[in-house]
Amino acid sequence: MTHRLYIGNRLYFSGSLAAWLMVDRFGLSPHVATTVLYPATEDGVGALMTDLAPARTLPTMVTKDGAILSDSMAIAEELATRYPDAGLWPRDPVARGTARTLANEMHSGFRALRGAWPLNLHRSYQPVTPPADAAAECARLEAIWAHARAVTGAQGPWLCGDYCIADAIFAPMAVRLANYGFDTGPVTRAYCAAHLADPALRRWRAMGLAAGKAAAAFEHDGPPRPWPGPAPLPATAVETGTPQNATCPYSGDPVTHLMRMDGRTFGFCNAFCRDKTVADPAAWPAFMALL
Ligand SMILES: N[C@@H](CCC(=O)N[C@@H](CS)C(=O)NCC(=O)O)C(=O)O
Repeated sequence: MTHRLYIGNRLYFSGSLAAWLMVDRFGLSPHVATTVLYPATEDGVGALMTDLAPARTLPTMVTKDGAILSDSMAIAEELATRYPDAGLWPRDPVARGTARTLANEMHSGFRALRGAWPLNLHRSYQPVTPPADAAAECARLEAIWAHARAVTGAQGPWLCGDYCIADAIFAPMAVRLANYGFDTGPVTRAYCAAHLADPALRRWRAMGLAAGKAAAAFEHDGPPRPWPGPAPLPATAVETGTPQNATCPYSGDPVTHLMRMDGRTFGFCNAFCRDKTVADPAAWPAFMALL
């Protein structure tokens, strides 16, 4: 028996991205099944969640014992308590306290930025000047990210040392800054780039693209620009060919759907797993092991 995480359209739902990273990024996927709901707008979520009262918002996790957690930080804390060895919070007390305060500030704030710059994992836009209140929040983000690095001595890409809940909850914000071309300083730019290059976030994006549910209601009006994250290895879905693997790299089931890459044909056991791999082959370790 597993917990069940309800998420929205992966291309647009920021809290769902954060909650899923709290699972996948810490190796907890075997404990959590995922259900994707596709409301026409963010306000249309409740009608699809009649069994998940009272909040009926995304993300929601129903634990295997039946508790309904309708808040991303509640999901984070419950996972951290249930899986203490997964490293969701840092072990070092200064890093942990700093990560907690940053994660909670993100969770309870940054309303102007959320409103001005909706998350989009489908495409990115030509640089946009944020409204004054959102610009002040961008400055605040840069300040608290720099503070976290200074007090924890973080040297790598993440805010408090190893990737932790604070990074997962800031991932949507890092994507937003990249989406709308916000002109950050070099440290912030590197942090946003680390999120875009992170294989877990790339898997999320690849699944969002593969689901084929891009929706005008969620898109911004501005002129697009190329995706600012790493370019995927070129691959295409094909109808015919002789795959070099007999079983799907994800399920181990017989191959039914094909893709071409590097002059070679690979097989998968369903269209979605083929298409998520076509979208970004290098994000999937089980596929890359076939190479
Ligand atoms: N406290 C929640 C808020 C979640 C939330 O507002 N989710 C939005 C989608 S991103 C939603 O479900 N909106 C529909 C509604 O509020 O009815 C969290 O951050 O986890």
